[in-house]
Amino acid sequence: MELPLHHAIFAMSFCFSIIIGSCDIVSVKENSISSPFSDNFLFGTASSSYQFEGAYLTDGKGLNNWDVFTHKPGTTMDGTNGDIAVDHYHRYEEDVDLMEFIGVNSYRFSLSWARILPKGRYGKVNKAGIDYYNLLIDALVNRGIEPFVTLTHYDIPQELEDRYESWLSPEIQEDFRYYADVCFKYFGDRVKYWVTFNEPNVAIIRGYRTGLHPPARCSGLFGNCSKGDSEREPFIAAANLISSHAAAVDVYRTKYQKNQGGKIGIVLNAIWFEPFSNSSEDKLAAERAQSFYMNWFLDPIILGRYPAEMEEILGPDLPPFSRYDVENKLKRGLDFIGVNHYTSMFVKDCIFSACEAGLGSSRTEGFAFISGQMDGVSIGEPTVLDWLHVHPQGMEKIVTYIKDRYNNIPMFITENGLGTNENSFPTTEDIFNDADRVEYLSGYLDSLASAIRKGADVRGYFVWSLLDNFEWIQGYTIRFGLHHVDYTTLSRTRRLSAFWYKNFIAQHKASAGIRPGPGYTQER
Ligand code: PNW
Repeated sequence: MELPLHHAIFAMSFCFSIIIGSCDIVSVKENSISSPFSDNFLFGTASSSYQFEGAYLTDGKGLNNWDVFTHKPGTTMDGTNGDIAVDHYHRYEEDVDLMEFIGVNSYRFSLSWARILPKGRYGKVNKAGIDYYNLLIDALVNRGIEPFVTLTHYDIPQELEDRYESWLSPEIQEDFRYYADVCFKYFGDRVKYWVTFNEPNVAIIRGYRTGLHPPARCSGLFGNCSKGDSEREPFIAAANLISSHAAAVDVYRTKYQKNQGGKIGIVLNAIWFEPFSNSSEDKLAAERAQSFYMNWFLDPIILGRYPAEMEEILGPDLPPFSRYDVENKLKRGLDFIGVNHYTSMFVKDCIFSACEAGLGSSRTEGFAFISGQMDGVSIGEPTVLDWLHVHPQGMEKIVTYIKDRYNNIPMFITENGLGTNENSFPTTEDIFNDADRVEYLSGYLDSLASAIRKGADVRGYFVWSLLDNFEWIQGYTIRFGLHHVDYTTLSRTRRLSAFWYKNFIAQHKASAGIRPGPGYTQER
């Protein structure tokens, strides 16, 4: 889909004024100082199976937890679901064209577990599912676009929920190990970057503490669920998930990595937690908030133990790992850390000061009250999403924090982007001329460049997202795309941000002395 001419002309001239005006990465490059991003840095866009593919019953796919959840009334704000989504299943070739135009050298997407194993390990491999991903992977590889593949981005076969309550049971480790093995076997010859899980911290908090995502379990003041235990289940589910990650990494390391030569990691949602005041109590609270959010997963996988603050506060509610797993599978249980970073939040202490009853002041969150706005002060410009405040400095801070805590293990920024809604588009022009998204992305990339210059080993960056798509419980009301999707025709239209990203990548390649590929030809 081409942008109408007047949009395209506006886009290009506006693009350049933005690039030159506010993005010092690019102006530095124009003075021919080399790019802070390495020559083989991956610049990509990201997506996920449930949010993009649609085709929810096509070619033998089994039902997953999100299919079942969204078909229950009242689960999504606009009553929609991912049955069709943006029909990436049938339109992937056009979508790869869009990527090639931008000039990305990587595409992050996820596999639908239920498309490959409709009944988990209790049924057969679905050949049609394997065929589809082979076609997609080949289309990417043929255009020089590196597939960056997530095994599980929130969606799991419903079978596992029905049989043994999925993450609440240790049985899931065996299912995940089996699924990962199938994926490495069929796709590992061409896929060199594997992610076991996308944002398990978000999936577990929303699935088992607030109950907003499937399996919609929670208790008490945390949400409105018919079953669950918000104080305990998140930690049980997380422990089973961490062990499942370890099982998949173990399979990769022992059976595939030597021959296939790829890397495997995990992606966490990473918020920069800023102490609300200079008090040592708030500083400690911000540390605790991080431990109870991101380090909860990364510490066991990298260091072989939970964060000390969690051990102290949760005691026996924190399920232990076996000594065997710690020694053989957990310590250094990844090759890279994937970081999804969008926002920063203020944190206030709730141990020494009284906090209001309800969310934030509980032991399951480490007695830390977290919010983008406190006492009338906002950490950054608010957006249409209550959790997203624009605070570009947070990128440098979170990357530096991870670098210091985990000894500079290679990192990828696996998601970063800005969501908008209808209110963000006062005129039709604004639907395409998403200057706010361009400003957001350039600010965050600037901040990332600064972290890299100071020594962080960051090897790639992916914009969320290539296209507008199904934004979970917000349905289609929130748009994150570099391309607009018309949900009646499913046609894709480039936004200003797509042109801007194309230019950004081209500038980097020029300063890194990389010869432009076909994606860098003049505007069509
Ligand atoms: C991510 N936060 O979720 C997911 O990986 C995507 O599937 C999703 O569409 C995208 O971001 C935009 O929402 C997030 O609280 C969940 O900072 C929570 C947060 C950020 C992203």
